Amino acid sequence: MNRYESAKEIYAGYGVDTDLAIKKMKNITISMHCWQGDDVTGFDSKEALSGGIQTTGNYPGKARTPQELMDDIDMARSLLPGKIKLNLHACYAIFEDGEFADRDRIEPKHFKKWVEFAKARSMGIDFNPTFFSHPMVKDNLTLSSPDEEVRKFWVEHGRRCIEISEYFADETGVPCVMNIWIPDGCKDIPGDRLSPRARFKKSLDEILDIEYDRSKVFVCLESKVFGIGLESYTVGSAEFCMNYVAHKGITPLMDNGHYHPTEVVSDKISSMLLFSDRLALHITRPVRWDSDHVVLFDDETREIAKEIVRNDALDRVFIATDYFDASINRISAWVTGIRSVQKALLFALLQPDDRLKELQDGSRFSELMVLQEQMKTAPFGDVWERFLEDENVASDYFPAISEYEKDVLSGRN
Ligand code: RNT
Ligand code: ZN
Repeated sequence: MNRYESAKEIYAGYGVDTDLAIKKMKNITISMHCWQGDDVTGFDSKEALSGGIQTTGNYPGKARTPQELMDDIDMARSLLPGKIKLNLHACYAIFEDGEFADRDRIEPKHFKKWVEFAKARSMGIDFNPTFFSHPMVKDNLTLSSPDEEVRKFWVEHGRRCIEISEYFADETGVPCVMNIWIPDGCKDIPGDRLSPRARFKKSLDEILDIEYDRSKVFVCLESKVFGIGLESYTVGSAEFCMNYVAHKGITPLMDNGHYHPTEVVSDKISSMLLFSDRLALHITRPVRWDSDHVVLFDDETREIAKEIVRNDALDRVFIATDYFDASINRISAWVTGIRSVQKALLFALLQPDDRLKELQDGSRFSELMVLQEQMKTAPFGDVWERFLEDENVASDYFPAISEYEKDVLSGRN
């Protein structure tokens, strides 16, 4: 008996169908963040990364041009099983023949190259307005700025991004998830917490005021508890965003790096699903002050995946990755993080959920603990290997990455 057959039998003993789990995995789409490839630099400005987020490290081989980024995305994709969608930021606009359009002037045509790229690979595209790394971010403020010129500039950016999102949906035939996150906040104790939030609310209303097809574009709002240099106050707090989203009927986005350290997104998912049709996630790994380390196959990633799977919400949750590590090979960072999310999902699909629920409802908590511990050492790896085999990707992806580093990345500097 081969390893998969044996694993299949062991899982069957727990009432779990491994073939079915693998089949489900093939249809789960992960939205791959393009910004791991170039440390969130983009192509539209020479500004350093700002907005309370930071990349650390200087690993050689960073993508410098749209073509290099596309090549690297292809390289990463070739090592990933399952379905991948492309997640772009507005700062990745591609200007041709010396043309330039500022953030309040961007149009669908500036993303035509990305559409061609995605269509040729049967990928949908998700999108994000870029409210950072730009001279119009004044005193760390964008949509909540008291300066009307600044506020209006960013409102127009948001409106244009909805248009571009609709263009992506029309072109690819796949709905576009458009996520709004602003860095706005204060390093130290603010003298007025209400007015910036009132202005943010007004700005969002103005952005959402444009006509768009809600079956094609899912506008999301992402909260954050603090940023670097924005430690004392963020305008887009959890309460602001949750209330705004509910009030307007748009989609909440939870980034698991954006909460207090002992709070976990896995525990929030069920509550959100009871009140919202859809939920969007940015999966990352927070480490101390940083919210954006490469995702690993760790407890919280597994717990998030379990909540999506056992609440039967795979078609209601938009799963995206969001992290940036500049200290290691960037392709490896992409593949390791995305595979970790996929591993967590497969692990979740292999849990005896009905049995666990029964034990909980029957107050059989000792058995509940024992069974959950047993599942941790069930032969998950053998099922994962079968999934990779079915998807024609190697289990050990590092040799291919090393080769690409030698042949391609090392020529960049
Ligand atoms: C920042 C947010 C946001 C960004 C990306 C680049 O803390 O998580 O989602 O990471 O938009
Ligand atoms: Zn995020």
